[in-house]
Amino acid sequence: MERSSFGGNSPVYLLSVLYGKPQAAAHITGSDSYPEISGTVWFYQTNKGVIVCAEISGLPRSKAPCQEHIFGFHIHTGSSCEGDMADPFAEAMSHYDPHGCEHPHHAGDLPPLFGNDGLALSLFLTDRFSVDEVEGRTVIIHDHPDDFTTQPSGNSGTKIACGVIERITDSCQQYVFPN
Ligand SMILES: [Cu+2]
Ligand SMILES: [Zn+2]
Repeated sequence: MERSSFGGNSPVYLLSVLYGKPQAAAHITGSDSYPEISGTVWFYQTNKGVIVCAEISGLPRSKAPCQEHIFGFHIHTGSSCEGDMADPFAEAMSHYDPHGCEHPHHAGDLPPLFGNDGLALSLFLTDRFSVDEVEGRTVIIHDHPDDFTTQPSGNSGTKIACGVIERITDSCQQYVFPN
């Protein structure tokens, strides 16, 4: 008789990877207009895809009922968070899209961040890329929700924060669950 409802298949415990070391991280900073935004996006490679964990503070706040902020969240192709007055992170370029897909099927299209009085925490799995493929690219947070329909980028508005995805090599680096 089976010991559990999992039957003969081994259960998958993806979250246990969070006790280990992420392969890469992006340190997020806001644009000149959003200097309070800061945080980290961590990338953990698993054999089912990449677990992405984002913790971001200093986002635009709203406590008004029915007006909670939602922020578009993507990996962009570019390797720099430089820009100009019109677009502070112009060099991040467009959504990471190695397979020529339409939005929201770009590899870099991620679940949006839900604001909680300026704080967002998100953790999800995606098998659209490996950590190796996105290393050196950029994570972008937008000021509007992604509508997951409009081309080419979901009408998610201005880029308000950015970070370059960097491989973690420093063994003293602090992780999500430091011991
Ligand atoms: Cu974007
Ligand atoms: Zn997209």
